[in-house]
Amino acid sequence: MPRGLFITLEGGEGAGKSTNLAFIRQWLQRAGHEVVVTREPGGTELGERVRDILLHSKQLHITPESEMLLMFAARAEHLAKVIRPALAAGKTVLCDRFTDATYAYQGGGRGLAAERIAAMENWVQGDLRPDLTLLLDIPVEAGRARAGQRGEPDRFEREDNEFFTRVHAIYLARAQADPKRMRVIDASRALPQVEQQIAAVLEELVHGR
Ligand code: T5A
Repeated sequence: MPRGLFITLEGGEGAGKSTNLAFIRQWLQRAGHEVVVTREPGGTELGERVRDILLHSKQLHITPESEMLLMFAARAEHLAKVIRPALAAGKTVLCDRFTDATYAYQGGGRGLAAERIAAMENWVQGDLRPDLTLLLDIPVEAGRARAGQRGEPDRFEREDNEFFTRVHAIYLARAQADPKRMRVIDASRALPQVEQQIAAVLEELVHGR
């Protein structure tokens, strides 16, 4: 059986990943895919506990290195228990954030060297990379204004605009370096226009495969 498609969703804070996840899932299901929706950090019992530590620890100081290693620990578990089995069964995996987020947040945001992240990526993932990554792109302040309407900020959301400007720059640089896999969606537009752009990219992927 051919392995399923691996699709990831990326973007800065408030770009609209959660909002567009349901639309993407439905689009793929209508195209005949069996879809597994998951997220990072998270997706397994261990991953969700790591997520809780990384997003909701208020007093704990976590070094950038530890933060990066925890992301990959959660990812190793996620790959072994959810992502690889689903792909092997021919299912399409739709994952809210993956390793591009590590390059953007721990690399750009926290300043870790990309080579360090690449070494972990190669070790943990082997040659598995997403077939398609949708980068929901929105200017930092507009995204933060959208996200800010929801309650108390998490550990990442408490960072300043400079942090998120670096995150944004790395995402765009990665899309520029790998334009076939990583497709930029203008997420600052109204929802129907965002959906239209996403549908066009999915159409290309599914019919061009
Ligand atoms: N992280 C993750 C790392 O540092 N390293 C890693 O390796 C990984 C995997 C995870 C955090 O972990 C970090 C990054 C993150 O900080 P998360 O929940 O995945 O956290 O990420 P968040 O960015 O916090 O998710 P958000 O929920 O903030 O953003 P979304 O999902 O992009 O935004 P969404 O869909 O909730 O939308 C925000 C608001 O905007 C509105 C929505 O209704 C909502 O109110 N909206 C729109 N309004 C107008 N027009 C549109 N087109 C709109 N689209 C959405």
